[in-house]
Amino acid sequence: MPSYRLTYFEARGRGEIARYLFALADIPYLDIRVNLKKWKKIKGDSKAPFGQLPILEVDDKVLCQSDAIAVYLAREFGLAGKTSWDEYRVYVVQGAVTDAMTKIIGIHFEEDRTKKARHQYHFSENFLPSWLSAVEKVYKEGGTSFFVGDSLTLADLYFFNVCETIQVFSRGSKDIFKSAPALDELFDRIANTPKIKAWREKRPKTHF
Ligand SMILES: N[C@@H](CCC(=O)N[C@@H](CS)C(=O)NCC(=O)O)C(=O)O
Repeated sequence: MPSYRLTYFEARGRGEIARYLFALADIPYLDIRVNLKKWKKIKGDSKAPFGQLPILEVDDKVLCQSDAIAVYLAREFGLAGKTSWDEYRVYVVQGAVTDAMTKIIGIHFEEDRTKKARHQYHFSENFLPSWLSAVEKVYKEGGTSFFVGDSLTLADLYFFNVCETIQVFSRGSKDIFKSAPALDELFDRIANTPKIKAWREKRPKTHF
């Protein structure tokens, strides 16, 4: 088995999908977490090809770009779907998640308080309900209990991970799913998957 070293910040952020994949596949890895202060000092000498984290070292190879890392690991661990259609559906969910994350990150880093409040309101009242309804439609089109095929894949992890962030962003409200009950059930099904549950209980507690 290859040796895996994942390096990311003390956060879930762009590192958590890889951590979920390791947890689901029961594959040992080093979960290296650096703080931002230390990162600023070591960034220049780091192995990170784009000067950003996460990176994943697989034996002597250095992998970068979180989505590429996620697809690589999911394929290695049999969690990327089986057919081209499955793969297409994984990318649909990943694309939708990127749309939501881009908005959340933009709002999080907005320094003007009035603009921040306005963008946050727009996100919760306008963007989120239509985003959830589109994601729910994609989910229902699959006709199973998961986004892709009849078992948990990378697509479900993308969905789950962004919803955890949206919940924090909406101050812990589980009500984010009130307009999308099928996604509410899916979220709970993923959360209750024993290996996901165990990882969430034991992982370091971080805000994002
Ligand atoms: N497209 C990259 C973006 C990576 C990225 O923006 N990483 C941030 C943390 S989420 C980072 O390393 N920030 C510190 C820096 O740029 O020095 C990916 O998905 O991996």
